[in-house]
Amino acid sequence: MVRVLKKLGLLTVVVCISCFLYVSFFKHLNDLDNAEEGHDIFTYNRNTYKQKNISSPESNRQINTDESRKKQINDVPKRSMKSIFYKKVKLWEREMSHDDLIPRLQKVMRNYQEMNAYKLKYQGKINQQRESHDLLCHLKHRVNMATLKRSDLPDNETHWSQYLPDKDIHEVVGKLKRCAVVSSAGAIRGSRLGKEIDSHDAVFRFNAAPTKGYEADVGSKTTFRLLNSQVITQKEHNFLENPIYKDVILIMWDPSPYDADIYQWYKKPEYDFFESYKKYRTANPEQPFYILKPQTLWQFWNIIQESAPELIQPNPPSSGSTGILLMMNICDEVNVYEFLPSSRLTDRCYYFQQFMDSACTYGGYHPLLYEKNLFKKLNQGTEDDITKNGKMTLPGLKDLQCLNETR
Ligand code: NCC
Repeated sequence: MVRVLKKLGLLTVVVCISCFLYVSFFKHLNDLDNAEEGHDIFTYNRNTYKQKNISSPESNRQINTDESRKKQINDVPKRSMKSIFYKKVKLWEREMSHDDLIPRLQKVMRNYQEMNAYKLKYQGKINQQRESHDLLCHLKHRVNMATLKRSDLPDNETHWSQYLPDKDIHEVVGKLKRCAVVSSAGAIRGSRLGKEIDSHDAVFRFNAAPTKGYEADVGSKTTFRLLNSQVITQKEHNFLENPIYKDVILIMWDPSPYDADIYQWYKKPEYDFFESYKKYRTANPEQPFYILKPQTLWQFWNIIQESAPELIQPNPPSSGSTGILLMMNICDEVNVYEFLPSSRLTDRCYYFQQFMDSACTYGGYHPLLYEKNLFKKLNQGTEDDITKNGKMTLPGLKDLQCLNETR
C-alpha cells in the first residue's frame, strides 16, 4: 500500500512538472511572437507605438509621416514556427543574407525595395569578394566623410549658411588614438563594459542613448554624438533643452535622394531640421555641431551594396555604421561595442528601453544586416571578443597604405 502511494506521489510530481514545462514553453513562444511582431511584451507605451498590431516602428523611419508606407509595412504575414528557430543560428559567424531573417523582416525589406524612396538607380556589381585590406582602401578613398562648411553653400544662402561651421570636422578634431563606439543595443545590458569604454580617448554614442543610470554597462564619457534628423525635429526628443546633447561634439545626418546635390537636398531635406539647427547654434554658438554631407551616406551605401551577396534595402546606412566609419577616419583604433551581437543577444531594442523589436538588430529600414557583414570582415579582434563582449576592433584609415587609388 505504501509503495503504491509512493508511486502515485511520484507520478503526480512528474505530471505537475511536465504541465509546468509545457505551459512555460508555450508562454515563451507566445512572448516571442509578440516581440517579433513589434509589440512590447513589457507593456511599454510610447505614443508612437500605442496602436496594437503595428509592425516594427524601427522598420520604418517615417512611420508617422507616410501613411501609405505604414500600410505596406503593416501588411505582413503572421510569424511562423520556422522563424522561432532562426533565433538559434549563431550570428555573423558567416555572411548573413535575407534568408536568415524572420519572414516579417524579409517582407519589410522587399517593401522598401519596391518603394525605392531615394530613387536609387544602382547599376553596379554585387557580391564583390574583397579581402579586408582592399575593402578598407575602398572605404578610405571612395567615401568622403566630409561635413558641411559655410563655403559649401551658394553666396546668396547666407540666411542659413551663416550658422554652419567654417571648418570641416576633420580640420578641427584632428587625429585621435583609441576610440570607442557604443551601439544602443539592448544586449549591452549587464555587460559591465563601462570602465573599458571610458578608458578610450574618445567615446562615440548615438541619438538619444543615455549614460546616466547605465554607467556600469555603457560608461559615462561621451565625446561625440551622431544624431539622425528625426532627433533634431521631433518634439518628443526635446532637442533644444535635453542636457544629453550639451558638452559634446554633435554631428547630424539627413538623407537626400541618391542623385541629389547639396543644393537640391537642403531645399528639400527629408526632415526639415534647419529651424532647430539654427536655434541650437544660436543658443550654443561655441558647441561644435556638424552636418554630414548627404552624398557621404550614398558613397558608403554603394560599398555596402557591392560587398553584399544580394540586393539590399535602398535606404541610407544606419547611424551606427556611419558613426563607425567616421571614427575610422579620425582614430588610429576603433573598438565597437555590441554592434555585432554578443551572446547576450536579445530582441530588446535598446539598453535604456523595454521595447522589443528584432529589426533594431537585423535592420528594417536600414541595411543593417549587410552593414554588420561588412564590418565583420574588417574586424581585427577575436571571435571570443565578439561572443563575450560584443566587441570588434577596427583599424584607423588615416595611415592605411593603399597601392592603387580606388576612386
Ligand atoms: O536605433 P538607433 O538608430 O538610435 O540606434 C543607434 C545605432 O545602434 C545600432 N543598434 C541599435 C540597436 C540594436 N538592437 N542594434 C544595433 O546594432 C544601430 O547601428 C543603430 O544605428 C539610426 O540609425 O539613427 C537609428 O535611429 C532610430 C531613431 O530615429 C532614434 O533612436 C531616435 O529615436 C531609428 N528608429 C526609428 O526610426 C523608430 C532606427 O531605425 C535607427
